[in-house]
Amino acid sequence: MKHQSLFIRAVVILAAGLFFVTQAKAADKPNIIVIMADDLGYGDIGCYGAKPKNLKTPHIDKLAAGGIRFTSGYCSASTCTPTRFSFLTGKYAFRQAGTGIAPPNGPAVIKPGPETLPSLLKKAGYKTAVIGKWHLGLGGPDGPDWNGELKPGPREIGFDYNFLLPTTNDRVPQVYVENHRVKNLDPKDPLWVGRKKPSPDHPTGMTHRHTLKMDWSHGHNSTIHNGISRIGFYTGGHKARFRDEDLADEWVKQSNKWIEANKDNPFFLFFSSHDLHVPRIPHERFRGKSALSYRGDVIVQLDWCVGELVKTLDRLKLSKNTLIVFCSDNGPVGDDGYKDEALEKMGDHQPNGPFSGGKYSVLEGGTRTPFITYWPGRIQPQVSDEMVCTIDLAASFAALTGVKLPKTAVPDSFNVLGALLGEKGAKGRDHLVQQDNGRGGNYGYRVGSWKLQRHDAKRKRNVIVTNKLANQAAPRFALFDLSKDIQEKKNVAAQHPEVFERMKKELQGIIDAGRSRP
Ligand code: NG6
Ligand code: CA
Repeated sequence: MKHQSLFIRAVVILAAGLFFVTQAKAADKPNIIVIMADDLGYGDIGCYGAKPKNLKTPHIDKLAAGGIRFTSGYCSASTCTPTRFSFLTGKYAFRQAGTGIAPPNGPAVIKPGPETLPSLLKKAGYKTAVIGKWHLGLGGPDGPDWNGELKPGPREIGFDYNFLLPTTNDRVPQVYVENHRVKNLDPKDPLWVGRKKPSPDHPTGMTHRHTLKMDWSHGHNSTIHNGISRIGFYTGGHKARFRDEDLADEWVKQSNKWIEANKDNPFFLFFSSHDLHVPRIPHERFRGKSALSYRGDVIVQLDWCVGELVKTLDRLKLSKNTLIVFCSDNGPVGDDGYKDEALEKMGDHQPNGPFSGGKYSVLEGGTRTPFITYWPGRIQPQVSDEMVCTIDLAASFAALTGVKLPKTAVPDSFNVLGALLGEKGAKGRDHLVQQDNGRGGNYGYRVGSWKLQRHDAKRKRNVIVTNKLANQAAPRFALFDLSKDIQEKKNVAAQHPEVFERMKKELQGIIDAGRSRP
């Protein structure tokens, strides 16, 4: 009798314990996957208005249909490096020098020390990985030691594992970096990366232009690999080099492997796609899968990747316990340096949706991009107009997983968890600073439907579609009412002088304060 009741009590305690553990796991420490697309514009996918006759994105659309599709979801900058810097550090990139587009031999942009999104999640017991495009520099002040240990890098700022394309694929070198090393590097064939032509007979996009499988239109005329000339020069490392066509498959393969190996922990995966950055080289099986150019085909390829990741979660029965955030690193661009017919074959496709501007600009099209959260069973399907940004994921994930934020940590990241999970009445940000490229550039500042533009640098080239406006010189300050003028065409500073002056002052205040997190 006594034994039996003891046994029953033990079973009850054990069951309660298990219940508690699964509850805690399901409620507080879901797996998190952030899928960041590259140069994907607001209108580039079906659920944001892309027409099926142009291209289909069923897998991403499924996330939107079962989760939250944000209409005011942002990345913090209209180029890659500053957005990624801010996403991982929770800090506006304009606060730090060296956060503009990183060159092939650039040193680590994020210095080890301060808390980062992955280091905070590690505190919560997560296993963390980044797989895909990095473009945040590697190594100390002298830059990457390609034949030695590539550190500091992701592992020094909170990632347990990394499998990277070191910069962008239009920059040299075309090799994978696994943890601290170039993968498959033969020491007898060392890798050299530089800014100057290594020898007079080194073939380049200038000297051997006739041999290229995709011609360049501006820049991108240095070392040739896989029939494509790039930014920068390199020699050696032949065994380590990959084919552009295989990148997407590799990200999926490595991600599946890592997820499977870490399925018993809560995990955080930063799936950093290279699609649709130039050179846009879809795998052979995706060619012609859109009615557009390769630019459309690599969107279809990106969509396939998303489908594969979801499939893996389903297979491992992790879907109900995984939060997926789908986002982009900057707005869209047509011709970004290669003659891939992106512009010529754009047809009626609107890569920036209803907005104007795109990559490189502080117009809405530069940073207002697809933003979807998906967590079956926890998130109720809806469309949300709340303002959220990739910079907010650090503080929001800390709140989700119960990590207390030190006062100085993630200084511009807002806890918008309620909005990200679609909780009733939950608010997003009340204001956001947008920027173009690193420190000393241009700003956008949105408060409600007011948008202030501040151009400290000359307005950058904006080669997306045929937006003449974006190519014009801009006044230093201008004010727009997004509720009536989503394309930022009519400067209403003179009609609303108090709003104009107030917003100018507020923006300067945020810049001077060094932080903005409440
Ligand atoms: C520019 C490149 C562009 C692209 C961009 C970075 C030229 C002429 N243009 O300098 O092709 O690589 O940098 O894009 O070289 S990003 O999405 O990674 O920020
Ligand atoms: Ca980008």
